[in-house]
Amino acid sequence: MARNKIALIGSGMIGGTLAHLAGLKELGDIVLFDIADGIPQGKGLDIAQSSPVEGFNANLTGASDYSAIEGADVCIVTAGVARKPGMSRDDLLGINLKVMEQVGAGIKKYAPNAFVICITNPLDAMVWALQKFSGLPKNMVVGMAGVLDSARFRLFLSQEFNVSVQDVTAFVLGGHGDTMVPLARYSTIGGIPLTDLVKMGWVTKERLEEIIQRTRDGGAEIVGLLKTGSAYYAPAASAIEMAESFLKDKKRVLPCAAHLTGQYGVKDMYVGVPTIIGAGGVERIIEVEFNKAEQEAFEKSVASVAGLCEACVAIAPSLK
Ligand code: A3D
Repeated sequence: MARNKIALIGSGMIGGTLAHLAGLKELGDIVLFDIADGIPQGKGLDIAQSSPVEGFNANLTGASDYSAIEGADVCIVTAGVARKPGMSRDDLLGINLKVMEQVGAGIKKYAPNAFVICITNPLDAMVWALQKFSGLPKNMVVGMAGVLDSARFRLFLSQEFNVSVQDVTAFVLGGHGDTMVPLARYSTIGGIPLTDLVKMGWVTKERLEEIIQRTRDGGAEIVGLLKTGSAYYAPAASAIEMAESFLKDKKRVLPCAAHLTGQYGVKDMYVGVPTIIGAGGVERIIEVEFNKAEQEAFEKSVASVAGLCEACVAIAPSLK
């Protein structure tokens, strides 16, 4: 059986980390693509030279011509610019929308059967635009945000309770970052919902709220520390988990920015929801019941994503 082909569109901090992880996990042959000629070739060669040491088999190549992604099974898109201190994700919209137009055209021409994972910010609007620009089936184009947001929440909870990260599950919905909606009653420690842990006296409601706020600000905390860019190890690991679920038909239940067609009362928008990812792409969207507070938080998050999509249409009317 031929190896899978993974195309990484954007070979910056996340793109390079994606290539390294995909190699270590032997997910397939890897093509790094970037407009900055030399970077994808250099990173590809460097990672390939680690393969004899690590003992993995994968061809790694770099390119600045879209024909190199031909026939890719998975495309992971990080092309664009990342945040610097003082910038919000939304400040990136104008620049990155133009990048999505080029990337969409490249994928449409050379990898129309791929499962496409978008990471470029502002995520929920960029994945929506990328699907439209590429014309690929909506279930084959998703955004990575929920896996990262929930990983951050899981880490902070494991530290708070002094338990293994493996035993913490987190359920987050809505747009990426500032308006994400963590559902405490569906987030658990060893199956025990956080709401029960509050009743059991393990944590106060106020402390839990602080942890949730730190999760929402998780990206900004790292931007503030790095000063020259944004997070890349955890975002790359999160997208690789999604790619692996598709390539191995694992049917993982993962929160992703998925195209909604009426679920949760939302139509033709990408919003973070729990999904099942398998060989068919997004095979199912899981709809849960909200209480009043959750419904309000979700609506606020959807409204902010809708605002970003409108801003995209103002720049590129063909998206309407
Ligand atoms: P960075 O290291 O700057 O890499 C971006 C790469 O894109 C650079 O190598 C550029 O040369 C390349 N690029 C720019 N324009 C084009 C183009 N038109 N075609 C092809 N390549 C191009 O950034 P990064 O890897 O740190 O971050 C990439 C993106 O991910 C940014 O938009 C971040 O904001 C976003 N991000 C999202 C999350 C989420 O959770 C959604 C987390 C972290 C970062």
